Amino acid sequence: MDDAKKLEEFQVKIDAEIKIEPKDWMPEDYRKHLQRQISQHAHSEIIGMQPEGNWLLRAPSLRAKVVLLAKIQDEAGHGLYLYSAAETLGKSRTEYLDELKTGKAKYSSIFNYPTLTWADMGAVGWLVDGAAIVNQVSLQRTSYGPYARGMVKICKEESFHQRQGYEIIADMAKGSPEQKEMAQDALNRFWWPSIMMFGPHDSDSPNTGNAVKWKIKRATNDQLRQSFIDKTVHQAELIGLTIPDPDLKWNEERGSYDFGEMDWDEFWSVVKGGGPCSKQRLKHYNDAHNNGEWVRKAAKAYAEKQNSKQKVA
Ligand code: FAQ
Repeated sequence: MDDAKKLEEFQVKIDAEIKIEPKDWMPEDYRKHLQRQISQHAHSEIIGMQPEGNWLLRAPSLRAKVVLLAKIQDEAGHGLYLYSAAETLGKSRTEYLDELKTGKAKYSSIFNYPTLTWADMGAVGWLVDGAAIVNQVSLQRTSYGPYARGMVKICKEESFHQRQGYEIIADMAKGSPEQKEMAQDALNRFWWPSIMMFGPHDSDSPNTGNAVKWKIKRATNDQLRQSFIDKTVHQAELIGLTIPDPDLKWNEERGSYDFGEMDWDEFWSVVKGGGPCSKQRLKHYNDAHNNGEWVRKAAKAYAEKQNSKQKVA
């Protein structure tokens, strides 16, 4: 069958909502698109452990520490599912990780911001995981089978993460005036970076065209951002916090909130590695990887020893 015919059949499958599986024929651009998106998603989960890891030793109670630890471990698990899904596209985990280590690969802009107070643990769970869920729920219906199935389990865990964050921020918002102030300050600092997680406006998003045609994306960046904002404003009101956007206003006609413009210079600068913690995040990842060299060597030597024993027996 020639490629034009294969391409036609591929699009028929996509349009009929039939999942594409690793051994199926797929256009090279579809494969590359997924390698890029899934690996960036995996890197985000792995680098995303750092801002919260910063607070593990300073959690205000044993309960808070256990919950935060479980949440961070879940993020590591999400990274591993996603690397596995990305590997089914014919590129090894080592290759993907090399792209992360050298700074060639992107990961979500949000993880380049610092977490300065305990209230930030609330803001990250509530807003960052909340934004991640809105995106990932739609990705449960993405056209590539391994990615879609990975998303189902990830979404279940993310909703626990969102609730743990909301619990922290809600407790602080109803605490002492200083605690309420910390909660509001965390919201002020994390609001705009959280809504930037959805990426540039659709008109400035070069990847959206193919992503929608191939049903990799089931909703566009702007649609998902709007859905997140509509869900979150009420949650802020419930706990007496104010979204730091003077242009935020309910639009009766659209049945949605209107909101202000994001600072796109800041967004692109962070995406290109100029975020407040970009260098620190990459260095920390590389140091951890290098410090683990002896563990990998020992595990390999042990496996070789076991193999040679089995051969002798
Ligand atoms: N940050 O053409 P588009 C989480 C890049 S998971 C950095 O619109 P696309 C869980 C984009 O890659 C969070 N870069 O791109 C957690 C592209 O560059 P490229 C991660 C960004 O792919 C919580 C260029 O700009 N979630 O948080 C960003 O169609 C708490 C042009 O953009 C996912 O990855 C950004 N915000 O749409 C973990 C979900 N936005 O590659 C720990 C899956 C855009 O051409 C703690 N990914 N860029 O050089 C997606 O849905 C999409 O890839 C988007 C971007 C929506 C992120």
